[in-house]
Amino acid sequence: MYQVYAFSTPNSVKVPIALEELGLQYELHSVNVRKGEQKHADFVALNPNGKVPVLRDEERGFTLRSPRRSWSISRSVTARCSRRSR
Ligand SMILES: N[C@@H](CCC(=O)N[C@@H](CS)C(=O)NCC(=O)O)C(=O)O
Repeated sequence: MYQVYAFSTPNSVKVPIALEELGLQYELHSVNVRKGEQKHADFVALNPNGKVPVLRDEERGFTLRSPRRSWSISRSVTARCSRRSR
């Protein structure tokens, strides 16, 4: 299952929207950028850049994170999903 680390910002919401559209299961972890949670050590361990969104797939062992653009995270998930369904 995918793990999404995001907040209610336009960049963040692109990732859960893509996962919803693809019908993929995910858990959403809120990272409140207004409270500075993106700079907490546990989040910086996921993304040293300290920005949301971050997408993790622990089963396949990959993490996609900003500064990769959020649309590119969404596009990567779509590509992986379409390769699997062939
Ligand atoms: N180009 C990146 C930008 C990511 C980004 O700027 N995220 C913002 C929220 S929309 C953030 O994490 N801001 C917190 C900070 O910069 O400390 C994307 O499209 O994902």
